[in-house]
Amino acid sequence: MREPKKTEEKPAAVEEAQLIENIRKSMEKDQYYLLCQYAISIVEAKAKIIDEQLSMKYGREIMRSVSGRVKSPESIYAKLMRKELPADLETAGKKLNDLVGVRIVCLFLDDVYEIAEILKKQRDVTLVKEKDYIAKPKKNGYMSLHLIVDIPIYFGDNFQSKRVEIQIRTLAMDFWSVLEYQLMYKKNLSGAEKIGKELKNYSEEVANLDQKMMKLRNKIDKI
Ligand code: 0O2
Repeated sequence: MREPKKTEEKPAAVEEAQLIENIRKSMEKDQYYLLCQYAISIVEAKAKIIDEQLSMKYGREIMRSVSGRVKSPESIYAKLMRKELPADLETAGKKLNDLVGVRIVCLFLDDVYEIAEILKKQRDVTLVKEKDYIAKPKKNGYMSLHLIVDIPIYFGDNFQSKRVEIQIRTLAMDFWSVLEYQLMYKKNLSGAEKIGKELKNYSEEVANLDQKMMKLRNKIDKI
């Protein structure tokens, strides 16, 4: 077998590391992290209020978890490369919608849509895009409701609009998605069609289970 030519591979790796480092440095400027964290805190606070409101309305648990994250320099770089875009934070800010993300995991399928409707009605939430991967799952079976929203941040004399991707999904969808992420997502596994099909089948089982659990809950509620 031919040995990899180290001299040819090195510059690309060095250049990649440098580009990631440049993104990291840009993120350390202009209170980037602080503003992202504020956006996450605002969405988390909104989720908490909705959770309490719906818990009181239905007398049961609604949300299992709410978690936010700021996209890492490595992940920004990888996504810009996937989209064949220049690898810098300015481009990322203009072209990527998920630099700031909040994931809401709830118990039942209808909770997903009720939470989304309440969020969309809020005056300081501007809906940019809605992607319903539950009604229309991705080819690989991925299911989740994504709301891309703009949230105003008031900071000192400054006002900034921050874009946040809110992913809302059931516990069952989250289970599938977390495992698929570990096993397959972002991996270019050639010859893995069989595995892909198997995962897709499990995603359909998850969708069926969500429907069945919701019907069962409705039945129990009537007793
Ligand atoms: P990470 O590491 O989670 O940040 P767009 O340009 O908006 O049309 P984009 O941004 O790819 O396309 O949007 P999409 O498809 O809504 O995906 C946004 C995020 O949803 C992803 O971010 C993942 O977190 C999640 N996601 C999307 N597809 C899948 C999937 O097939 N499996 C799993 N497990 N998660 C998925 P990133 O940046 O890709 O990844």
